[in-house]
Amino acid sequence: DLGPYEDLSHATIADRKTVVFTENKAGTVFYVNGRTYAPNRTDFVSTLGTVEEWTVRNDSDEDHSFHLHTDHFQLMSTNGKAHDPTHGVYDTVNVPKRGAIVVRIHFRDFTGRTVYHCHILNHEDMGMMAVLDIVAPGASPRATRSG
Ligand SMILES: [Cu+2]
Repeated sequence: DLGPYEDLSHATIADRKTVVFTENKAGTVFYVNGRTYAPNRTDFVSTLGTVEEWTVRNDSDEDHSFHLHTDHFQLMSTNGKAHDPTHGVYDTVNVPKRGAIVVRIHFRDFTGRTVYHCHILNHEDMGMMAVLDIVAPGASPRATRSG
């Protein structure tokens, strides 16, 4: 249950982050912000209880999709075109080729490490996934293991 729908259009934005999806020319390796998935690496840190605005850009010639575990998000725009706020929350949104979406996320309940990734399974399997650590206010991110 997602609970009551919350419009984040006028929320205070604690941080802005940019996610960039790319792939190699052969379409065999897929990247988030230039890196393939590494489960022991923390890519982003967010604070529980805050709202963030993320721009997800697709710098490739095929569509990808943005999926975040643990917290649903509000789609604000696709390719600069505002999205109807009454359409509510999503857990996966298409990111058009050479396009971008803007989403707002309220980190409401969960703390700990989670992942965001392309929801096309073989893209995710070939690298297009990254780690978000959601920390309680005032806490520091968990130390990531080396190697
Ligand atoms: Cu993809």
